[in-house]
Amino acid sequence: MFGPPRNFLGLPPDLSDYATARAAILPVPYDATTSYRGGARDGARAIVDASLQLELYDADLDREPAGVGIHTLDELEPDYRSPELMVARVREATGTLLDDGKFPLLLGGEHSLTVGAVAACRARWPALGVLQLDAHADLRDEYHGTPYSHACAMRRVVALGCPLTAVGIRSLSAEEAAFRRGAAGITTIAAAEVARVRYNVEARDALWDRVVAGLPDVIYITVDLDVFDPSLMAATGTPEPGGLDWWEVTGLLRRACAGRRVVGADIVELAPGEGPEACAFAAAKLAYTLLGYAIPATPPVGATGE
Ligand SMILES: [Mn+2]
Repeated sequence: MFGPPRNFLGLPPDLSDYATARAAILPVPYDATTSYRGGARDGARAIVDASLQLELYDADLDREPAGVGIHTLDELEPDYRSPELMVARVREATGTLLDDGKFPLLLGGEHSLTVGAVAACRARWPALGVLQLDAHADLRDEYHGTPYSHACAMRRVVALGCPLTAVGIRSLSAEEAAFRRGAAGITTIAAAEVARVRYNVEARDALWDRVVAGLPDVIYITVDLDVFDPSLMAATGTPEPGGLDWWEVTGLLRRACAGRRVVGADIVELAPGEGPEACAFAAAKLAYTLLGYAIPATPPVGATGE
């Protein structure tokens, strides 16, 4: 074969074999319910391609997070019969990874896929909470005739019984705002609240400390890339002005992972055709950064086989 292996980061077999890898990348090329600009089905492939350009060394962590082993699975075949069936397929695939002791990182694909991954985790960790980074609340009960639309993803997560902490939100409907007010277990940090502390590092760190203090011990993290400002991340289906920057997102993720059990994560909604190549690279770097934060260099005692 010419060039590096076509897996996430282009890792050699000793760092990418399934049997020994702690993390498993699950690429899901699916976008059936996106409403504005399509193309998220190409996101996972673009992220894996861009990841070949990443440095394995993480300067912040002063180590190579890839050392824990990262396996890249074949793309999950989409089920276009219905979004509900696709969510069920993701749930099954994620469950297999969890039962094999892997940390699943789903690369979307559209945001509805999150529901399947969260359902698999929640079935194994009933006290699971979800940290959502997103421009949109995604709390609609139904959208374009289906409760499994990308615009309903977090409503389904709440229905599963997971407490939800949503950060970066700056777009929602009146119905979603009313639901959010009345529902227990939803915490929101609007993008405007983050913007107010943008140029004050101490205030920002204090905000993140407050956010993570409210998280349960076991969490799933979902990153809709439109949480970023479109100046950094134009390549999404539904870009929204007023988003977060790189340091805000990674600072929050690092704090959220510290001292907490992160059992799975996803990065969704990259539509590579809608923006410059730099977006896929930023998404790949975020995926690797998140793996570094979420998976400690040494496994915690009793981490496998629960
Ligand atoms: Mn979303």
